[in-house]
Amino acid sequence: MRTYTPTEIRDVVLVGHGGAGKTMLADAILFATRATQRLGRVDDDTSTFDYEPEEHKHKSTISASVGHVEWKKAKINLVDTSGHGNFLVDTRIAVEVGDAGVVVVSAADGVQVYTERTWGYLDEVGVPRCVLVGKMDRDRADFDAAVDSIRTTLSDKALPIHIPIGVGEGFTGMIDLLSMKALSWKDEGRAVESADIPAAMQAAAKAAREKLEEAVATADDALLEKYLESGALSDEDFQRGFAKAVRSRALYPILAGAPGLVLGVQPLLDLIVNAFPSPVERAPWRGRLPGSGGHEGPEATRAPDVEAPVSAYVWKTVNSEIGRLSLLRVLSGKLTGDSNLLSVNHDKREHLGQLYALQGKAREGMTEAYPGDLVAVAKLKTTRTGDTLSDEKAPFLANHPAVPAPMISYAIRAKSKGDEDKLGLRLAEIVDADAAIKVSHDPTSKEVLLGGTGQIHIEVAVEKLARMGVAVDLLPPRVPYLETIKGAAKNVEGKHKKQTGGKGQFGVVYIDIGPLPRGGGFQFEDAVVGGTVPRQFIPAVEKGIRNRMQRGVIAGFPVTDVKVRLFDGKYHDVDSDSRSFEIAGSKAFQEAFKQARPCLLEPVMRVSVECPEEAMGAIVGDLNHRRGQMEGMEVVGRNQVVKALVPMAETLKYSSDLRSITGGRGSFSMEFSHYAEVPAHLAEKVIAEAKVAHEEEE
Ligand SMILES: Nc1nc2c(ncn2[C@@H]2O[C@H](COP(=O)(O)OP(=O)(O)OP(=O)(O)O)[C@@H](O)[C@H]2O)c(=O)[nH]1
Ligand SMILES: [Mg+2]
Repeated sequence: MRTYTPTEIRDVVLVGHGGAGKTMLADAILFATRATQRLGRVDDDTSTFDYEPEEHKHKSTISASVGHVEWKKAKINLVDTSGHGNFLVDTRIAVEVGDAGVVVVSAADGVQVYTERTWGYLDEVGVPRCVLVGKMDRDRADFDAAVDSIRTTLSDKALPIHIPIGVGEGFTGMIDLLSMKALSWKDEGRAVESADIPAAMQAAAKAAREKLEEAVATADDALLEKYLESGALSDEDFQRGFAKAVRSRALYPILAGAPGLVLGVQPLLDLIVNAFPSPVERAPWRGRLPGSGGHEGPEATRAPDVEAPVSAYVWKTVNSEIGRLSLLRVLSGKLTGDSNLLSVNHDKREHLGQLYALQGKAREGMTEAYPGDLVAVAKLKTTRTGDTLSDEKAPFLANHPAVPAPMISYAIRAKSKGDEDKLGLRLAEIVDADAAIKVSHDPTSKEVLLGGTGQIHIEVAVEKLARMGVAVDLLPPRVPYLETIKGAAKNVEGKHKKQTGGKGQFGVVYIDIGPLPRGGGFQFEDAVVGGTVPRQFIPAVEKGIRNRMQRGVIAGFPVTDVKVRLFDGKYHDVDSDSRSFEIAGSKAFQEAFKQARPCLLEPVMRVSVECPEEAMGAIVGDLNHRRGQMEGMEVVGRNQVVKALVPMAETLKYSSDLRSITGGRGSFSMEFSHYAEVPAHLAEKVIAEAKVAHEEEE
C-alpha cells in the first residue's frame, strides 16, 4: 500500500444504537468501493468487521474494528463500533481516534438511547459528523419521522441533504440536494446513476435546498452577506460553504440510504472526502510530557506534522493469529516498520516489526505511516492500550479516555481444578483487549472476581475464556453497595495515643461530618486555626479519613457523599507524627460516621424488556416482585417494551429468569441508572452477611 499524506486521510468512526446498521454500512462501503468482492453480512457471519466468534454468536459488534477504502484519492479509515450498553467503554475509546463521525440511525426506529449516548461521545471529542438514516427499504421506514427525532433529540443543526425516492420495498434512491439530481443505483450498488429530478418532486427539492442554503450561509459571515443581498448562493459558494459548515459543526447533514442493499454509499463517501476534516484540521493531540520521580509532567500537545519527531497512540489491543496486535494512531512524524521507539509510559525501548493496515482481521503490510493514519503492529512487549510510543528524544504521553469502574462483579471458578494457572493467563489476555474488564481477587473467599459493565459483558468474557480453552463457572455476582450518611455529627473526637518506652505516638483531631448530595463524593475542609493541628499533619488526617472511607465503616463497602470539616486538635511537640494523625483521622471518621445515621446505597438499573404482548402481564408482575418501579410501556412493531427501574440486587439472574417467563421470546437491556438507599430491613441483612464475611477474614 502506498503512504498517504495526512491531508489525504479521513478517520471516520461509525456510531449509533445497537442494530442500527453500522457494521452493515461498513461492509457495504468495502463492497461498493471494490475493496471486497463479496458483500459481507453480519447475519451470515461473513462481515469483515464482526469477525470474532462471540460477535458471530451474538450477531452484533462487541469490540471496535477497523477497515479502509480508497475513494477519490483519499484513504478513508473506518472504525466500526458497538452500539450496545455493555460495550460502550470500547466504543468511547474508539471514538477518540475518529476525526469525524457517521451516526447511523434506522429509518424504522429513529433516534434510540445509544444513538444519543454515542452522539454525546462525539461531542466530548468535539468532531464534525453526519447522520445516515439507513434501512430505508424496511417496512416501517419513515425518513421524515427519523429526521424529526434527530433534530429534536440530537441537534437542530442537523438538516437533510437527501429526499428519499420511494420507501420500503419501493425505495430506489434519493434526490441529492447538493447536486440537485436524482440518484439511483445499479451494478449491485457499485454504480450510481444521476438523472434530472422527477417533475413531481421538484418543488419539494427546491424548498429543501433553500433551507440548506440558508443554513450554509448562516455559518459564514461573508456568505451570509451575499445570501441576504441576492437571496441565493452561487453553486460554487454553496459547495465551499457547505464543506465549511460541516467542518465547523454548524451543520450536521442527514443522508438517506439502505446499506443492506448497498444503496447510498457513494454520496456518503463523497461527503467524507469533501466535507470531513483530515487529521491536519484536528486540534493538536493533547497529552503530557513525562514527569520525573513518578510525578505527572506538564501538559503538552502533538501537532500532525510529518517532519516532527514520531509519536503514536495505542488506542486498542486485539488478539490475532499472529499474537497480540496493537492498534495505533500516528500522532506526529513518520512511523516506520522495523524501528525502535520509546514506550513512554514504561520508559522502555520497544521494537516495532512490520506495520499493517487492517481490513477487519486481515492485514496488509505497510512500510511507513503518516500522522492521522491508523495502523497495527504485532507483539509489542510492554506497550498496552492507552500507552504512547514516541521518538526517544521527544517523549510524549497522549491522553487516554478514563475507563469507568466496573458496574458489576461476578466470581468465577475454573471448572477443572488443574486449569487455575491457565485461567490467570487467559484472563490477562482478555483484560489486555478489553479495557472495561477488571480482574480482582476476593480477599475473603479467595475467588477470582470479574468486573464489567453488565451481565452480557461478563458472559461474553466467559465465552471468550471457553474458546481459549478454560471453562469456568459463573457464580452469583456481587452488588457494589456503598455506605453513606443521612445525618450530621458535630465535634467528634479522634484520638491516637501510645506510649511504648521511648518516643510515643500522639495526635488528636476534632471533626464535623455531614452528607453531600448523591454523586458528591468527598469533601474535606481544613478549618483549623491557631495551629492546633500543625500544617504538615493535615494531609495525614485527610489520608486517614480517605483510607477508612475505602474500607467502609458499617459493612465494609466504600463510603461516599460525605463532607468532613477538620476544625481542631491537639499535638505533642515530640510524640506527634503523620502516622499518629492518620490514625486519629480514621478513628474520628469512624465514630462520626456511626453517629450520623449511616445507611447503605445500592445501584439501581434502568431495565427495558421487549416481549410479545401476551407475556406483558407476567413480566410486569415479575418486575414488581423485584422492587421494580415502572417507568412506561411502548409498542415497538409487534412487541411491547416495558421500562422500569430495578435495584441491581434483584436483577442478578434476570437473563435466565426472563427466558423462562417468556419461553425465550423476550429480550432485555439494562444499564446503570443511579444509587439509592437500601430499605432498612434489607440493609440489615446485607450488613449481617458482610459482617460474617468480614469476621472470617479477621
Ligand atoms: N432491511 C435492511 N436491513 C438492514 C440494513 N442495514 C442493516 N440491516 C440489518 O440490521 C441488522 C443489524 O445490522 P448491523 O450492521 O449488525 O447493526 P449494527 O449497528 O452494527 O449493530 P451493533 O453492532 O449490534 O451495534 C442486521 O440484521 C442487518 O442485516 C438495511 O439497510 N436494510
Ligand atoms: Mg455492528
